[in-house]
Amino acid sequence: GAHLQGYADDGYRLWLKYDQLADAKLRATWQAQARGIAVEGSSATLQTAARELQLGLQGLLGRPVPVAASGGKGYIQLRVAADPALGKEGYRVVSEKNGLTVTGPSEAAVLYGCFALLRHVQTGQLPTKLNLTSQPRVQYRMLNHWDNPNGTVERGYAGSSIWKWQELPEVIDPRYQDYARANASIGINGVVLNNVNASARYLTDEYVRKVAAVAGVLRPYGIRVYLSVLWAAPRVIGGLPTADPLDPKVKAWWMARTNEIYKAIPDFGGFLVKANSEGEPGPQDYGRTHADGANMLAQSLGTHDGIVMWRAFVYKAGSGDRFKQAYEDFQPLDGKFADKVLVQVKNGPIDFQAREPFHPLFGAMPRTPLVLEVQLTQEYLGFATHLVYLGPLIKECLEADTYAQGKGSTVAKVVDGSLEKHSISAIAGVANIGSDRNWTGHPVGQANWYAYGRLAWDHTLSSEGIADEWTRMTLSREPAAVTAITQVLNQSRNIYVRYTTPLGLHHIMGQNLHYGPEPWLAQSARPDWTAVYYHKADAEGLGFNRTATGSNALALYAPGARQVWMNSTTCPLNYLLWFHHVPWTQQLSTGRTLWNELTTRYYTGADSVLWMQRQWEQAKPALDPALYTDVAARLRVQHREALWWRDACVLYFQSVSKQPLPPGLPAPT
Ligand code: GCW
Repeated sequence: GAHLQGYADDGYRLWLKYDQLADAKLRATWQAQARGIAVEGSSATLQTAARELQLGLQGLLGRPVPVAASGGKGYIQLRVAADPALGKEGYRVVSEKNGLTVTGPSEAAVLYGCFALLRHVQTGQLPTKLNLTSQPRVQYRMLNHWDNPNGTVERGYAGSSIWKWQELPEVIDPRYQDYARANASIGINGVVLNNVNASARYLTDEYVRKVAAVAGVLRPYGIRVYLSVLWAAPRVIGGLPTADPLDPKVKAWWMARTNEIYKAIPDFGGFLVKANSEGEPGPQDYGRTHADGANMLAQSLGTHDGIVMWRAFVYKAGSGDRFKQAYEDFQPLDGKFADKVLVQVKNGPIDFQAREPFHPLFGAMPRTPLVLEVQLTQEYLGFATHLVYLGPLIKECLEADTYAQGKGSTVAKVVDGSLEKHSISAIAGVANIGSDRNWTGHPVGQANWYAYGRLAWDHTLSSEGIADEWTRMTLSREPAAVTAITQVLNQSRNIYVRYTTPLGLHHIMGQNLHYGPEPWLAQSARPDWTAVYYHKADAEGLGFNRTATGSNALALYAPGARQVWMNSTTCPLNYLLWFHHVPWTQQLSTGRTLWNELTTRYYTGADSVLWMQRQWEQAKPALDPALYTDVAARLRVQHREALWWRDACVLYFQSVSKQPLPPGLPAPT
């Protein structure tokens, strides 16, 4: 009935939404260019490419598009063709005399070309003089799941895991294929199936069979599977007394396990490791270094085409400023890692806060390929209730200048390997998806998955351009609606920062869930899990002094980068309290005192959520009613919680600063 109809568009199709183009002329123009699809070759990935293109075009153009082994005028030709300028995965979509061709040096490249062509049609562009050429700047474009064997997802807010381990390998949920389509369409070519807080189970024969079944679904889409490993696995499932990486029996165990995995999954991608971090076991338990561990694991890969991604997310209670700890552990190991090892570094030095300076390891380990890890799941960014588009956050990190080799040594150039001439490069996003029908809980969470994939492929794309693309593909192509919605996306991250952690505040969220404010938190299992450790509010002022008179974390950065933040009067306000303890009454570049600026930001930030609501309402006529209602309701929660953040933080900091609210601001409720 009418009720069910309201849910017809339930978000399941993501951006792969091939509804018929409304503009008849545009449709006719494309129809002439897409009478059919001619594909040379019968391998799985080429067939997949042809099928995806067919599916998309049939929907968009509203008529059948046959696939054949060869075809005449108006047929789109798909072909693998050597092209040294395109690397392994780059594509060309070109209009030639007889019609469009999609070519690339590999089958996966052709698949990416087909998705690029679909995106072109779907966003309403013309086929005239088509020449879409692109190749990925980063080689391993990873999606990391934090999914557990029991179906829970660590920091997951969109239902349970999409991987149904107990049904595998016999039952193959059709959703796995849709997952593969979505990832391939944005160029993701590797997925880590399980949580970095890893269960050893995944390495057992029982689970390897299950993993192999998933790999079989992802393979035709150019996606390889990887596993997170528990360092203690040789003890936990191998019956050995130790997991010391230098112990010959331990080495032999890993070697044998790895060989078994490759027997079942010949294109297995490799391992991701969280070791000696937050209670996870690791090589340091045996007096060995991270490099000893990573290199042993790399050795176990032998001649198989696999890699080890070793995470640098480490910190220990009582060892000084947490900001510096990963650097202190890892930087001295630069040059000591084996060829197949990459070190995986979070975007910032603390932990996926709403805004962080770039991690000081970027640029500081020139002999080691570094993986940039960003978090798509919104652990500290409002879970699946707050609308926060992460394109700007990811871009901000990629564009940050490390000055490691002079001006222009951006994080992006470190990560893509061009700055330090590495032959391998990788980037990782912690997945925000789960079993919810719309994959991400918040419908706009889909934009974060999308933006991550697009930036992993090409970090020079603009965050605004991607928002525009996603909106057209997913929500509406109606111009006024696109404008209203993209304005919200583009501002949303700054707004979130303003009502939660303005001016460089960080880690003042609720302790257990990491949700909502708890700036007064002073007691925890360890001091670096409290809020007062980070904001250091006292009678004099606010902020963490990380200059030479404080923890001196700033010294970890190259002089050019340090320069930007070093001086409390010239430090950009967005980073001020990351690096300086600033008197409440100090006048800032805005003309306001710190206290007045802080409170003003909390108030304007919360008010801006009302602006987001108005913008969303403006787009209403162009939106699916159920989707409109869902997001509108979430924006109401967001406003309620923005007030909660504002009031909690203003009142708490006021209890320390003893300053009156600036004139014109209403008292907290
Ligand atoms: O942010 C913290 C999270 C943990 C997570 C850890 C990590 C997987 O609170 O849940 O564990 O980071 O990245 O290892």
